[in-house]
Amino acid sequence: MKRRLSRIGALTAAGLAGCIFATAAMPEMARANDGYDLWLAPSAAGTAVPDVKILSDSPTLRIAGDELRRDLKASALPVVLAKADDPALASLRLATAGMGTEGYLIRPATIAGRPSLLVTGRTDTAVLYGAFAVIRAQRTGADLAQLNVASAPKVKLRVLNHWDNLDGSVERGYAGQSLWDWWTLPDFKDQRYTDYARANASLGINGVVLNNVNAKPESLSAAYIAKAAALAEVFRPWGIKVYLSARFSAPIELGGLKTADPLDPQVAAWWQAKSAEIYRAIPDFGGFLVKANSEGQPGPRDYHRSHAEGANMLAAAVAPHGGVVMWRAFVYAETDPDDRAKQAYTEFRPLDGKFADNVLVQVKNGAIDFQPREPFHPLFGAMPRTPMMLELQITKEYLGFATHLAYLGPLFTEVLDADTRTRGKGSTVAKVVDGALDGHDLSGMAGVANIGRDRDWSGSTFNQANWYAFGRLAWNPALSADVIAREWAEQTFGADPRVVDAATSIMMESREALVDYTGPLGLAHLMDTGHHYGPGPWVDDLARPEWNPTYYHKADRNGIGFDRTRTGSNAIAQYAPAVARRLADPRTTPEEQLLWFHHLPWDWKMQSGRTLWEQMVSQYDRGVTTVERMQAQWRDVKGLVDEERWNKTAAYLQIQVKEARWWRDASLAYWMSVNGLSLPTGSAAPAHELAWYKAQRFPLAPGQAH
Ligand code: BDP
Repeated sequence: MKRRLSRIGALTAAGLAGCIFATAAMPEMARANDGYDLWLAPSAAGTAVPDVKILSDSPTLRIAGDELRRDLKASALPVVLAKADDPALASLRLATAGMGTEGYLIRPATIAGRPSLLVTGRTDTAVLYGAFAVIRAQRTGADLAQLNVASAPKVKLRVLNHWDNLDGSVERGYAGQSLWDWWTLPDFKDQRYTDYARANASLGINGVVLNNVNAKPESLSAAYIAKAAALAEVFRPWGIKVYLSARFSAPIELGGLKTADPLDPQVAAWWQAKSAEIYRAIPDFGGFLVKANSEGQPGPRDYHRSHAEGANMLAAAVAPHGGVVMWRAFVYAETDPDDRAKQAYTEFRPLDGKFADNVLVQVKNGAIDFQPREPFHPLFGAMPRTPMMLELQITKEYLGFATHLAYLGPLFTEVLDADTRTRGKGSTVAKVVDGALDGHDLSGMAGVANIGRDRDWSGSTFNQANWYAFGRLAWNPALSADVIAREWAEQTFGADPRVVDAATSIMMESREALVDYTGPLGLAHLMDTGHHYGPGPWVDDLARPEWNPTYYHKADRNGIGFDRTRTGSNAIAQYAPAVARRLADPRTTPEEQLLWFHHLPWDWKMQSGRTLWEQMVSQYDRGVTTVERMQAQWRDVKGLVDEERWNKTAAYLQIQVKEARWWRDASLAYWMSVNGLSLPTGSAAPAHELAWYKAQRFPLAPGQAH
């Protein structure tokens, strides 16, 4: 298969060919693939330039044309790119209603007497999205002559959240340093910024929060605004806006004020002036993302003001410029003795209807924190008068970092498809988030990015699929995880069905395997301290009670699990009655969420007829054997995937097999120390004593907060 050389590969290959090898060595070199091209490496397009016409000119339309020329097979129908109001299309009487500003239409049409494939939309960006859709269609085997697609995004703000620090580190980042080289910006605009924008645009991602939610005030200084403006300039033709995380106390740190009280007129004036300054540099600035009064961050509660008062003050500052505020609901306090899973709802639910029109409340998929599996957050559907933005974590803080293969499509769709029952059957999280359930025009989905300076961007080839899946689901939350997996695999590895089938099958079982070997049956937050890598279910000595795994599993000699029914924290009462009723009884609670909601005896009878303990053990075992199977499937495609990507994936799967066993063994050794039970026949004893697992330390693990 002929592939475009990625930049470093090209230089090395050319250099070596020139000075050491005969040119005959070139084809071999050219096959190296470091993953830089993501899902966008051109297919075998041949050398003839395809026939692509743009009916009017703009930087965005030129990009769209270039993408097609680069990628399209020359034999395909001539393609015409045009805005829907172009006079040349008038006779077609296109149905543009429902397209919005970003939707596209692709269909065969005769234009200026020539049978063509028309790609159109009401804006340049819409046409660009259409161009990428044509490329995707071709690369996934569609017959372009028959292509007839109308598609508009269901969610308005499709945003990546970078937890990137100004010193170049990335909180919870496992793909190298930050993409943004703050030091050399704004003067040097790395080609990677453009390549990154291109990848996002190919998915319809239209916003990027540049800096960590644990924000430094300096990110709002004049120097850093200029740096952000330079990135905005690169991203603009690709339809991408920049946003900034704002530190709530910036008026004190940057402005020299004595307070950041949102009701203080001087504070409000400071934010207004700051916003005006930002908009002068970045006229299409998206707005602010704020983490307030959470994990030590400052916020309006410091002044006894509500989250709504804080958010609205900022919203007023950006409103005249068309900006929004994305206010996070990820709050919990060690001073609050209540179940951590309840605290965000308790704090935010009463504020429904109190937020300004340009505020979205950004809510993580679950009520704790991006665990391998969590029930959907009870705030979804509970604040009908407020746009609720879904926050997903693409970087795998709790799912084996970049090393473990865990395709997040099923995790994302599980929450999107969950039925909140808040407005009767079918009140899915997806409908809350896309605004359809309560008629919100403003809607959003955020993904905490897994992107860094690694050549393959995301730390591994399969992690690229998680970026891809986020983008595709933000465009259309109704897509299914396996369709996305297959579509991604076809574009990433080429059309060979043996590879596509193997990759899809590996991906589709990967997340469940990870749940099995790290925390089956609704267990959560069992990982070790700080780095969140590897098992630590025994940890019970951290300053804040809710940072300890023992807080979450509550295992003792008699049983295990967190009672969130009326006899416990009663967190289930935060769900709609139809959901709460089902969760009140362990027999009607989905077994994969059992111990999230119930504390049960070790000999509790499961649907399988096994005891709870036997079932837990069998799932830990299943997790390990599934990863072994994933590894075998990958071995079967050796030689069908380029060596570089195959090797790295194989090595990572080997690590994953080892670490799945580690998770399983350490967890079982601990549970046995608590319950005094032995392993069911046929289940192997842990490789080490519990003390060995407890003694493991990883002070230099990547991605830690600092
Ligand atoms: C947790 C991370 C922490 C983040 C926090 C957040 O451990 O690094 O700052 O979430 O979302 O998952 O604010």
